[in-house]
Amino acid sequence: MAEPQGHSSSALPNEYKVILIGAVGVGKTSLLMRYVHNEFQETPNKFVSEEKKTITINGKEIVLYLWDTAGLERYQSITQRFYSDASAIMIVYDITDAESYNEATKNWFMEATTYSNPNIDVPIMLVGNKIDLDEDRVIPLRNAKDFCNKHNLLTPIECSAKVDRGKVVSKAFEELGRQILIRNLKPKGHAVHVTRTTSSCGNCQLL
Ligand SMILES: Nc1nc2c(ncn2[C@@H]2O[C@H](COP(=O)(O)OP(=O)(O)O)[C@@H](O)[C@H]2O)c(=O)[nH]1
Ligand SMILES: [Mg+2]
Repeated sequence: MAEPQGHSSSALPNEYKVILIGAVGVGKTSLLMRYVHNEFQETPNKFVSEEKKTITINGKEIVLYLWDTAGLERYQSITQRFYSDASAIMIVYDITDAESYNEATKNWFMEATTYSNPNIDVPIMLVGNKIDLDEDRVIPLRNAKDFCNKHNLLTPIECSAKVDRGKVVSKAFEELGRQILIRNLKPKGHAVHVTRTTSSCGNCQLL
């Protein structure tokens, strides 16, 4: 079988890259901060790019390198390589923002499926954030469920990086880790795969 693109032979055997994508402001950085540091900030650092978390799933220790778009989604300068060596993808939208759901299920979903490694069955999870603002909800969970059923994605999750009752944020990331192991995906190292450049195709620049 072909070596997955971007695989580094120097990689530790149990490292996997997980990427978070979605519109500006949906809470990607906040979800990372909640998961890795159990923190929430009203004005998170725009340029957080990578966090690391070691978890144990069914007795097996794995290291997740969690990649944020680091504010580059603003400039439409996310490279194809950002996707191509990812072992799992979280597509985030804000349940109070219809446009963010449209972007998640159109542009971001299209990029994830187009540019992720075609040799492996990369798990994709759709995540609706900000459920603490349920009174302002405009996207019913049913919509996300129907979309995920239709496209064979993981069961969608709704959560809040701000008020994480029931540790749902951790459960979402752990489910991605579990899916990586179930699918027996090949581990890989991590490297910088985002760049600031101008020419782009949608959100994703072809490099
Ligand atoms: N109420 C609420 N606000 C949130 C939540 N997650 C993020 N935010 C806020 O939404 C804004 C954008 O969050 P950020 O993590 O920077 O989004 P990103 O651009 O997708 O990385 C910030 O003001 C956050 O404090 C949440 O679950 N609930
Ligand atoms: Mg951010």
